[in-house]
Amino acid sequence: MERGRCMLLLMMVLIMDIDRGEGQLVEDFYSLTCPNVEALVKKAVSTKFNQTFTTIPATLRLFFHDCFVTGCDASTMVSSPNGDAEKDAPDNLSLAGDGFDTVVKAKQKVEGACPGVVSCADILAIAARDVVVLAGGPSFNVELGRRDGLVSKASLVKGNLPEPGFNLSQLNAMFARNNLSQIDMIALSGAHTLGFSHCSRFANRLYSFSSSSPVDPSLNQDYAKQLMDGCPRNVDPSIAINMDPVTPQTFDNVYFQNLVNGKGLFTSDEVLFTDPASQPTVKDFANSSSDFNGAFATAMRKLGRVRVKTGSQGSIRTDCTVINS
Ligand code: HEM
Ligand SMILES: *[C@@H]1O[C@H](CO)[C@@H](O)[C@H](O)[C@H]1NC(C)=O
Ligand SMILES: *[C@@H]1O[C@H](CO)[C@@H](O)[C@H](O)[C@H]1NC(C)=O
Ligand SMILES: *[C@@H]1O[C@H](CO)[C@@H](O)[C@H](O)[C@H]1NC(C)=O
Ligand SMILES: *[C@@H]1O[C@H](CO)[C@@H](O)[C@H](O)[C@H]1NC(C)=O
Ligand SMILES: CC(=O)N[C@H]1CO[C@H](CO)[C@@H](O)[C@@H]1O
Repeated sequence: MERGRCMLLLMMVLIMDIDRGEGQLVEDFYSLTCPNVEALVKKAVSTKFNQTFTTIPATLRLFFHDCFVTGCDASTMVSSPNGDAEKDAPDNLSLAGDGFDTVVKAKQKVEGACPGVVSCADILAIAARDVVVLAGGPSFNVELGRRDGLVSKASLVKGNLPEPGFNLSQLNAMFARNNLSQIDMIALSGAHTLGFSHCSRFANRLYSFSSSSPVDPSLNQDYAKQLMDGCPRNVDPSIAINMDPVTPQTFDNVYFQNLVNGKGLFTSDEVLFTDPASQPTVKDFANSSSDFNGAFATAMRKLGRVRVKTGSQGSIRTDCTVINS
């Protein structure tokens, strides 16, 4: 009996050890080394959110861009004095500074409690979940154990992020490269229930769609007018508008209802409804917030596994914006 229990214990330790090894993320990765990490990040995110709502969309998008370019390794956080880091790429799509600031602030708190232990990549993954919850979206457990990347180059961005003009097969191909299914892709696109887009990202749909029809005929005509009001021709390039015109500060399934109503801001949004291959999923998510929330949580966990560095790969950065030398 005692012997059996001892064996069982030994096996559990072995299994835990394998879990902590190369390649695998686990939810309790810091249970011994930094048990309060999630509470510390949550508090820092909440403090930052109380200062500005932009924290929410900025952090969520930062996580997505980080994972799609060289994996979820906080490479997007790095600053370069030469302006050639990942975040300097033209494709960086103007990541809002508040996302970077959220992770930097959370990292400072975490370093205070458990120095040199928790990666910036994990802090970003936790913060991305926390902002979804703060906006009213689903909660889910975050897998941990990522290490921070040693490379951040603007030249690695091109071709790895989706563009607003993409059609369904282009979207599916790019997400499939990151182990994400069409359903994952559609659910993650629901992040556009929050945040802003600069007018330049969709102005072609309002003013220069084709020679016969300057306005994209597939846009709901009232919505097109609303967009033209917010984004007049040749508007100041710093002007941005809400991507969800109905509930821009709530994480909900209204994004999908908008798509059904012809109110998809980008071609890449609209095509999810107009392409018969993805339309049933959009209708399902538009009808059922629990189906959307469940699919979003699943897809976020899968996004968080993309090309992660674990074990002895990469490093634990001290300052998220600087690669350890
Ligand atoms: C499916 C393909 C996608 C395309 C083509 C796309 C494209 C874009 C573009 C062009 C913008 C506007 C940026 C600007 O002008 O400032 C934007 C904003 C945003 N995207 Fe996406 N995106 C996609 C998927 C995602 C995913 C998977 C997420 C996260 C899970 C995401 C989260 C966001 C957020 C939160 C914003 C608002 C950012 C802010 O307000 O600061 N997007 N996206
Ligand atoms: C943020 O504001 C809310 C509402 O006022 C408050 O309950 C919460 O404690 C604040 N969070 C922090 C970390 O200060
Ligand atoms: C999507 O765009 C690509 C590249 O322009 C094109 O080759 C493909 O035929 C398009 N697919 C659909 C379904 O329109
Ligand atoms: C969504 O709900 C409407 C009305 O309840 C129903 O007619 C439609 O079939 C539903 N669509 C899906 C995809 O569940
Ligand atoms: C996709 O999943 C497979 C099998 O789990 C894994 O070997 C591969 O590294 C993953 N690819 C990415 C980009 O995460
Ligand atoms: C946040 C950030 O680094 N933005 C940059 C994105 O790329 C443009 C064009 O290369 C730069 O002007 C921005 O400063």
